[in-house]
Amino acid sequence: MNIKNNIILALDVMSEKEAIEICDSIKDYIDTIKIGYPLALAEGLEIINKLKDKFGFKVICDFKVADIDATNEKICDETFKAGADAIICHGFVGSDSVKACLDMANKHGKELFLLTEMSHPGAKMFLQKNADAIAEMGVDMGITNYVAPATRLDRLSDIRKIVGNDAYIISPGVGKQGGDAKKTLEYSNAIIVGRSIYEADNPKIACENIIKSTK
Ligand code: O7E
Repeated sequence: MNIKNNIILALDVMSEKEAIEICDSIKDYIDTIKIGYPLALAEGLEIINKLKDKFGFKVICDFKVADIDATNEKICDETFKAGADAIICHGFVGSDSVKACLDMANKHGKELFLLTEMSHPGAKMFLQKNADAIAEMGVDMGITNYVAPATRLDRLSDIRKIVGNDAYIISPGVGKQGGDAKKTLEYSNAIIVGRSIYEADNPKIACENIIKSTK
């Protein structure tokens, strides 16, 4: 995936109106947005195509798909039919569940991102212990896109070593969660930023400042 300025906006706002206002202000700097449960549950999956049509964005759906294979297949199918360019799935559910997502992404000619270790403190309780194995599973399955944390650069670096330099890593946790944009981009291909942009008094300037900080 080719992502402008290596920044993905996590659009976790709760209404179409707010989403359009934010997108309007940052559209010169950002061409890829991440839509998760907050906005999709508030406005329905139609919000994907509404924002794609209005702004020409690429949309990554962050539904952290984590079910049995048969259910994952249905979730991914509906999400791609609704216009998503990529979907994010969890790895801890194992290779059969992840394969269902990968097969559906391939069927639609779209992309899959595999979530390895999460960025929040709670990820240390269970997920971190298995994150390397999740990344190794992804490599064995031929997955080329990953999500790894901006909040723990040592772990991001470990995951980069496992998935290799040709893999595409996107990283949440910059800004509000404490991660640094420039340092993260030493290991990651793109950062995911939410509140530091959409909660800012001026999202456009917030966006400009983040981009400047990465140079
Ligand atoms: O902290 P913010 O406001 O900059 O938002 C971060 C976004 O990334 C938010 O949508 C959150 O749900 C998501 N995220 C994490 O913060 N940590 C993770 O480990 C994973 C994600 C995520 O996006 O998962 C799939 C990429």
